Amino acid sequence: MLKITKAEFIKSAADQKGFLPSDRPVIAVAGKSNVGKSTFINMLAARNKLAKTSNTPGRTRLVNYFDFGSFVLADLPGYGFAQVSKVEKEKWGRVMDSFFATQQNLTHVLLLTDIRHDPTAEDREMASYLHHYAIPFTVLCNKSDKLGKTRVKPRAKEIAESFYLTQANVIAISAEKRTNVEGVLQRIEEILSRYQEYGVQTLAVAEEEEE
Ligand SMILES: Nc1nc2c(ncn2[C@@H]2O[C@H](COP(=O)(O)OP(=O)(O)O)[C@@H](O)[C@H]2O)c(=O)[nH]1
Ligand SMILES: [Mg+2]
Repeated sequence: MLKITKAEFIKSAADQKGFLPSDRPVIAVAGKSNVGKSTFINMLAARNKLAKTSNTPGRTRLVNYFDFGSFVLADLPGYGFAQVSKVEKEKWGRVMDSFFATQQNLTHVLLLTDIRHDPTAEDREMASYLHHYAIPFTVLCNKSDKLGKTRVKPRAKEIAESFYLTQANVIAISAEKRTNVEGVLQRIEEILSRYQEYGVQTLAVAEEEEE
């Protein structure tokens, strides 16, 4: 199984000018604010303080890049917190559009959701960005520790159905309790070996940014 031997912060980017040129595959982590993206990154890295976690939904709209050795991980700005203005939301949309259209070697997105809840409107919006830009993705249903053991599988199945995905593309985890790290590592290994074989397969055409 894939072993993570390195995990270091590289840089943050506020917009397209800061996106990282990468000759390695880039795997992005997306999801609503507070779903556990930072906790998940720390779980993968087996380090507690690589990515900042918080109890209060974050307000950062930065893409944070981490060097994981065989791949680069991009932590995307969270979405879905209530106090955000229309202007800020539009800005977020532009950053996402330019990221998905222009990020070099973007290979896969890990979309985190909360296993207790059905996908939100914004989770669906994120899934449609990914469809639009033809970027393959896997849904990681986080916080499985909040459910009784027998509820985890059926919930993952329901979430798969609501994203029109097969169950192989939906993985239940608990980032906090480190449950099913193996499942995620196995998935990343598949993503990396497909990249080795075929490179990035994208049908999307980059759109001009107007600024
Ligand atoms: N119970 C539980 N709490 C979690 C899990 N993952 C994250 N959290 C908590 O959810 C909150 C937000 O986590 P964070 O990683 O900062 O979310 P982010 O905004 O998506 O980066 C923190 O209080 C975490 O401790 C999990 O798997 N189980
Ligand atoms: Mg975070």
